[in-house]
Amino acid sequence: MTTQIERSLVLVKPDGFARGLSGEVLRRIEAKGYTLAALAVTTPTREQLAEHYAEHEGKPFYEPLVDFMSSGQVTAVVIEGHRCIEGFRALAGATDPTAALPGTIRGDLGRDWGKKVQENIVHGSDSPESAAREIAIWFPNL
Ligand code: D4T
Repeated sequence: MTTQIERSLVLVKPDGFARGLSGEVLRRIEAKGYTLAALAVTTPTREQLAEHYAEHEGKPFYEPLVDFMSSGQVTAVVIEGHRCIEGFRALAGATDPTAALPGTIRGDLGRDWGKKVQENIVHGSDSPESAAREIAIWFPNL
């Protein structure tokens, strides 16, 4: 018996999209062996982001985060594969791009720009529950 195939919601954030890094992020996901189940380019609404980042509401970086995430296009992706939630977070690296290890997406491609919110190229779901909740926000018809 095999375990159920897992899904995760990945976003290439407005900083990564504007720098033309969507392809590089997708390349790393596919090179790792995960598959793409859905893909869309979209400009997030503040309502969508309020739902997505509900756990952070009230924190000092919340408003700058919603401003940043609604500032431009993102590439939204559903990836698939056993343990892809944990696996993509390892590919992404630490939240702080300065501390993220070389070899990771944030460590190789991100840096601190001295802003009120960390612009760190990608988002990845952090649990199966978050993944199910987030996929329903970004891909309601999936
Ligand atoms: P996301 O959710 O974007 O994949 O990032 P992480 O899972 O790595 O980080 P998070 O949810 O804790 O934070 C969401 C988003 O807010 C920014 N942030 C976070 C920030 O600017 N300052 C902070 O202190 C924290 C914790 C970065 C990612």
